[in-house]
Amino acid sequence: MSDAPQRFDAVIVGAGFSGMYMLHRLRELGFSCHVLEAGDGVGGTWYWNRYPGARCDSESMYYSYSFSSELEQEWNWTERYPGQPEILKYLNHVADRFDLRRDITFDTRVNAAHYDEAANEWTITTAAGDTLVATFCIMATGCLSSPNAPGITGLDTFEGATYHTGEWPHEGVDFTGKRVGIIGTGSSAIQAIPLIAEQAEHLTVFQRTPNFMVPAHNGPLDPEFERDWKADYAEWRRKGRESFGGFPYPAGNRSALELSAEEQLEAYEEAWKIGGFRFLSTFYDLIINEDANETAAEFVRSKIAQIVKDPETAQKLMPRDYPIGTKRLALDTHYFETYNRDNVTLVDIKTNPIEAITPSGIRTADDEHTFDAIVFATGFDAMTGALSKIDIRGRGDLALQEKWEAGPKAYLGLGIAGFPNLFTITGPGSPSVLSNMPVSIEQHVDWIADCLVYLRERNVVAIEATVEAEEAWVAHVNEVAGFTLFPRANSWYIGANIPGKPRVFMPYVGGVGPYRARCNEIAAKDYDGFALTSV
Ligand code: FAD
Ligand code: N01
Repeated sequence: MSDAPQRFDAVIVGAGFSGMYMLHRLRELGFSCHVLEAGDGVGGTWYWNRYPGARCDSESMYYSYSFSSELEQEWNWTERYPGQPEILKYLNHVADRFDLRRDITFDTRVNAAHYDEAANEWTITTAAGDTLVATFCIMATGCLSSPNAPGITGLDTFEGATYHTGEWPHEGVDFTGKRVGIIGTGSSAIQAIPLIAEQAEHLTVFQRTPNFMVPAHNGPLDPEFERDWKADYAEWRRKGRESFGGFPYPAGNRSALELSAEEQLEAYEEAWKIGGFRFLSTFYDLIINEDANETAAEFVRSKIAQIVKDPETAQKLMPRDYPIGTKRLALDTHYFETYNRDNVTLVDIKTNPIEAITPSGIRTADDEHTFDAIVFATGFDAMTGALSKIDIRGRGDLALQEKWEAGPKAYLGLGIAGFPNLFTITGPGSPSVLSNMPVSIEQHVDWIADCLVYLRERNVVAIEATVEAEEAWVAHVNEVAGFTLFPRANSWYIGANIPGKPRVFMPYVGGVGPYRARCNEIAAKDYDGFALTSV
């Protein structure tokens, strides 16, 4: 980049699913825009998370863009759930097909974004000190893009290799003959563990909280299934958009509690056979009624007891402290079976806590473990982490970090009071991580694109969420969460995985369909809840 700041209508930060589509939309609408991306390629999540077994839990036919029917028809997925390399290939194909790269600068981390009130413009500063100036600043920085490396004592003293699943080396890692420790048993770990166990001499898993999971049943995509989808893609997409979670299958319409134990069992067995997230749609009340939830939780625990041969290990693997589905459900491919291997050990760090990382491994209260490598599958500073790492300042030099000190506040997860012309794609207060994310991402991008056209047509130069609208939305987000069992879990949805992070339930659980309708209604009412400033 040259020394003089380049000027754009919009600067977009991030080149994952969100930033790529945002660029495409705005460019087509005649806005000048540019994307800044920390990685050296497109793909976001699928660029960074290259750990063994990395794969999507959403099915390939709907974990994809819907904006181009040509793209939908020409791309052929190979498996029921796409693996990381295939999604990355897809996103690279999208970048090429829509000629996106010419407006993306890679290897460029944004450190600051400051709003100049007098000039009504954002100055975006990169780590290298370059600046770009734009009327609109759009954060497409991702909800799960700021890896959480836990501050365990002695971390820097370890003499072996360390890896974080969210920053995996591009060349891969060969664990053959190695003694490996892995910390964490979330979605990333449960995909990596079976594959690392196949390679390593020994794998020790450090589990803080056991995880509920249901089988993925991945396999090659049936060509007939793919043909059927492609013949009716628009209808499948409509179902996804109008659904609760962005998944195109029906929500449960029965209560678990209206059935006998035998009938419940039959329903759960059926869902278990199908596999995937729809397990939680077996009954409509699993996420809102504790007794209903317990029937599903108990069913999964009974499956763990059947699969894991050592009863003590099976007991350790059974989640008991939180309702099923209130921490992100994981999809299992040979995870529980892995504990039947001789070269795998499970350490329950709730009863036997990690005291320190030592030069040779990990010391727990009861034991000393020697490792050649430690894998951190410890997740992300979710939803706010990537935004908090950027020095974002709005009107009156207000820092976003300061505004969000007690927890994030945003209107619809799209706009923030005090930060005119700043948009967040899938920000806190939107369904985002509780949904099949491409559906939520496309909805946000389309809403922002339509909004910018509206402003342009009316000579409106600034749009900003009002404090009243923001407060009311945050109260609504909390109220809806309070109707569910979600707040019962110490999940990353409430920031519980990051020491010191305010405990606030961040995503909106009202459902992507109703949320979309609300966003459309607000736009139709001339952006109700936003203050508009005209020239
Ligand atoms: P990201 O893909 O996270 O992209 C954000 C980009 O912004 C990154 O490339 C990052 O480098 C860049 N960035 C961030 N900060 C800066 C900065 N300061 N300067 C410059 N660039 C910056 N969702 C589902 O719906 N279904 C799934 O099955 C599913 N599986 C997942 C599996 C894994 C391992 C993970 C981590 C997430 C998964 N997700 C899943 C969520 C996934 O994040 C979204 O589906 C989607 O990829 C998000 O796209 P995005 O563009 O919004 O964010
Ligand atoms: O991270 P996580 P993830 N000491 O936060 C433990 C998406 N995703 O990368 O539960 C010891 O879920 C932590 O323990 P606890 C998906 O949305 C999707 O696995 O906090 N342990 C937990 O076991 C997912 O939810 C897919 O008690 C510590 C683990 O580390 C999200 O990304 C695949 C610790 C972290 O689990 C994040 O998943 C992968 C500490 N200090 C990811 N800190 C698919 O769709 C944390 N832990 C396939």
